[in-house]
Amino acid sequence: MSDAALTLALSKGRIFDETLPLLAAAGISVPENPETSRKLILPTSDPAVRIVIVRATDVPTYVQYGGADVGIAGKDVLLEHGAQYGDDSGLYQPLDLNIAKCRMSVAVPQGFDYASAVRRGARIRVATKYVNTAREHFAAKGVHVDLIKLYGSMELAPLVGLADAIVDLVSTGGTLKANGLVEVEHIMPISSRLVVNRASLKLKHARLRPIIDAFAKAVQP
Ligand code: PRT
Ligand code: MG
Repeated sequence: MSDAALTLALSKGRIFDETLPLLAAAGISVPENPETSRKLILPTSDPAVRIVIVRATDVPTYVQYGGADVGIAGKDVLLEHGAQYGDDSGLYQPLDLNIAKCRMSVAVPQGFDYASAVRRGARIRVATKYVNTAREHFAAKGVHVDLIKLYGSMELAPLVGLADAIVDLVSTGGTLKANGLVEVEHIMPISSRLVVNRASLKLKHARLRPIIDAFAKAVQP
């Protein structure tokens, strides 16, 4: 970004919705709703702050390459991004915002005896969007898995015989239940974090600091 204005990358849906109160705490309101607007760049009440609406998985990429100065992304997304780009990805993560909370879990069809498959050392076919996080989890536990990368609707995979298990995010548990799946292992709690481009942190420090501070104060425990 060449101008001095600040660009914030958000995904629409739960992250956008749960970010609005944090922005309000920083004195910033967003007049347009990304669900109904077709605009990809939304102005805010602060002429020096604008929002770009991108896919949740693209937020770290926009911030890393300076397409946005700052963004908000789930730990699930940040771990996969970090595994691909390494720690020198130019992302500074100053704050866990404690929003868009859920957990990452292993789930299987009701009848599948996961514990016994693990005990036998059987190879388990696991479908997931989170191949890097899943690989690390199962390697640490010494569980043999064949990972199948999917981009969505992981819950379907065991129902059609594509996989024995899935690694996915769970919040209410309603989606698993509706598809006859049960959670058998908790991998980690997930929430969304603020990510800041390292160059922006230096060059736009005066604009960024008050927003980071206001967010920090507004974070719900
Ligand atoms: O939806 P899209 O394909 O555009 O992108 P996305 O799924 O990456 O974005 P979005 O907005 O759905 O999720 C953004 C972030 O919200 C994720 O990266 C997570 O950090 C966080 N989050 C919090 C969740 C959930 N809760 C969640 N429940 N992301 C997804 N889910 C899905 C889950 O994958 C499963 O399909 O909701 C379903 C389970 O929900 P329950 O309530 O039925 O258990
Ligand atoms: Mg989604």
